[in-house]
Amino acid sequence: MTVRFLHAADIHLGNRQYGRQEREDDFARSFREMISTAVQQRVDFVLLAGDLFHKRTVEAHSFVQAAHLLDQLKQAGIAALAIEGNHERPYYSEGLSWLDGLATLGLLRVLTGEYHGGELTLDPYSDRYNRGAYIDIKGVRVYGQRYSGATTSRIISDLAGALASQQRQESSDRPAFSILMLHAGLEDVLDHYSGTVQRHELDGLRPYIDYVALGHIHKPYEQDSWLYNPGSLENNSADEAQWEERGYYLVEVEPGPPPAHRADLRRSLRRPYLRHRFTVDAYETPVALEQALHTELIPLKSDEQPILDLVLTGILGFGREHLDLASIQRIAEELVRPLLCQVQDRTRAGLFEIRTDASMTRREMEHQILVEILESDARHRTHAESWAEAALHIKDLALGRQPPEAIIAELERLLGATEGVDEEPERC
Ligand SMILES: [Mn+2]
Repeated sequence: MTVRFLHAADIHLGNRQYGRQEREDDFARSFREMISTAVQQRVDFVLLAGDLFHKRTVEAHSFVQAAHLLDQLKQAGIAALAIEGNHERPYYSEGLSWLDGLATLGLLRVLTGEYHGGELTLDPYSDRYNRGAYIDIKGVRVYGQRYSGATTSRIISDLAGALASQQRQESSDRPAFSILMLHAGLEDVLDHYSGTVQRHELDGLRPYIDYVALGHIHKPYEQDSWLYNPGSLENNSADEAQWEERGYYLVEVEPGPPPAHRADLRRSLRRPYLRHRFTVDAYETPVALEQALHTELIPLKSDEQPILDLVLTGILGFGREHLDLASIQRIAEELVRPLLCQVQDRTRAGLFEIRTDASMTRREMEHQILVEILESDARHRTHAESWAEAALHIKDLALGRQPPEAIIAELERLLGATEGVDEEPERC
């Protein structure tokens, strides 16, 4: 008999990203789409491999959303099985997590093995006590183990031991296909992640487990038709948007013997995320830069209210103080009509090296430095020498204790003399 299930993880309900209600609604919408797929596809059960909720202190609104959607599974006769992720561990002083709350309402089952007297024990799930490490559904066994951070490696080795002794005890009626849900990441998939294990540590589970249903790392990956990690449903950060093909697995199992399965990764429903890189090198004035940006952004106009990440890169052809990020953001918002736009300034100022040497007088050195600073802005390049001289002349007047009125008058005379020589004199 074919058994079918849906495997998802890292749903992060209640993630009010960027402080926006619309984003919280997006996470719920993504979960709703996943639930309706499970119902349409008439799967036998749904696996939630950790981080159903974004925070361990869930808003009542998110809890009601989750309860309502899980109830749709229940009405369709589909079992929901979950494990606790790192985002939803209860504080030690509290007994029940919000996941346990859903279990108490009969909307899902939270699986985990527990330590008794230093030994990891795997008990069958009890609907009376709402606890247990595994459950059998249509000849498929599903184990679950909650997130355990730095002790993950030890727990996996204890799990292998517990599974081995369980198998010795019940050799005849052991289900032909076994699944293990773990909220743990494989090392080397992403840098700087806690709660990761090495592949060889997981391999100890291989004799007992036919499908490892992972969660935790938001990037999708699978190995050897054995380890499966679907990634997050929605984008929790800009980085996640680059992993287009991710969402949840629809899996078909022929329990065998010999056991066989096929897992299809389905793309989840997500708000479009546009990341546009704009290179500033070619523009010598702010006006030219904004005109070019305008031309580049017009084709990105969208009716879907995407999230827009505008990244400015390259070497600026003018002084940084003239780069008006607020104006750039206004242009982007007007043209693309995103839900929100973030402008990231990764431009570098024009690189220059002051070419001085030991034989220069102090005066010559000051002149040279001023010239090179002025030359770094393409608009002032042609008149850098005269601007540098003017600056030094004003400095002399100030050091000579000239009255401020005289200095201002001289400055006005100098500005008048050079007016019109630069492209944008009012900006200097
Ligand atoms: Mn997560």
